[in-house]
Amino acid sequence: MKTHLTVEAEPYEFTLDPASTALLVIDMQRDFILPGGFGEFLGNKVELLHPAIEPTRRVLAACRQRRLTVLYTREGHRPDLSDCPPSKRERGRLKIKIGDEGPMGRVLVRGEYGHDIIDELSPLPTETVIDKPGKGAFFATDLDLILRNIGISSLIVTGVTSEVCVQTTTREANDRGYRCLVLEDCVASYFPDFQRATLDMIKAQGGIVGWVSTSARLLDAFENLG
Ligand code: TIU
Repeated sequence: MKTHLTVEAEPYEFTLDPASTALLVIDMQRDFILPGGFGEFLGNKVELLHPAIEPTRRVLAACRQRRLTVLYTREGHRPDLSDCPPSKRERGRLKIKIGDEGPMGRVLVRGEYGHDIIDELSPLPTETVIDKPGKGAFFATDLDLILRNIGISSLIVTGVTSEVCVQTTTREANDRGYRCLVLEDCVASYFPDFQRATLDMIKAQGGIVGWVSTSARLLDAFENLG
């Protein structure tokens, strides 16, 4: 029986061994995706992120069925904001800032309703959730240690937003030697131009940062494995 999957991708096919591959779901939090959260307070239309939800749900179901490791990240801060740089809190001159009370609780604060993952993509109790203070998931977290301890060398990358936390995390992962497959319909941006540019940047120059594919191509590859 075949154990490796071949996923059609750009700039060329991506091969993966399910045993050494993890699905990474980046920051699919209410604060970015629902009205009344950080994303909206920054001046964005949160509906632009909604098309990524359903394809990510399908990929999550397939990865769970195939027993791939699933990890989530959440961007946010300790309730005392001791891990939030003042420069981040001041940025944008927002009326409701990080740490302030909003309709979904304190904005981007751990333990608050808005900080948690949207209901459609809730983690299972067995799945790892990495809380991160920055945009990149490797900065000031134990993500790299965890991935190495469980023998993960390839990442299937999903989440929001494409040019901020997804791109930063993918670049951090690439520099640490992980092979990254970004699923273009499972990542989303508040800016359609940035969505396109991010995916182009990742796959350009022979896949200088990683590979780009789609949820349908990944699911096809799972089917072909039998
Ligand atoms: N503002 C924006 O596009 N993104 C973030 O602040 N965080 C993430 O991308 N998760």
